Amino acid sequence: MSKEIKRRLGRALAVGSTLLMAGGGLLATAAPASAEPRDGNVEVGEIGLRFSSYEERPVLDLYSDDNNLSDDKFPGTQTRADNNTELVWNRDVFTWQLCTEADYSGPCTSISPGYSVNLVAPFRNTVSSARYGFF
Ligand SMILES: [Ca+2]
Ligand SMILES: [Ca+2]
Repeated sequence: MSKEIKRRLGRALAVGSTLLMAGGGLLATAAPASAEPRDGNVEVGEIGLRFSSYEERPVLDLYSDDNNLSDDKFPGTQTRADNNTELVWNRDVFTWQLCTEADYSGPCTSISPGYSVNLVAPFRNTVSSARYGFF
């Protein structure tokens, strides 16, 4: 099975169980909201790279791998995303790997599903690439 197919399957299951947990007929007729990456909202299936630890600061929400953040800005801002992440929130069903250099090199750290992590050295404000998978 390809990585992308596994991803879609895993994500569909995650959304399904969220609806089950919400329960009842209320949501049964509502279509699951689809996550829109890079819209500044960290939805199920995405990881959010936040500019600072403050909740109201901009966040880059990724759904797919990005091997180089130097061409990315936080949505709705002119602030570059490269080397500018302090807080990470993984709402994906997959573990994400964050690396301090482009192309997933340099020191890397793994963020498990569901975790919100205040990054510390050497990863604080140094993340330059991100990918999901099994690490
Ligand atoms: Ca989003
Ligand atoms: Ca990029």
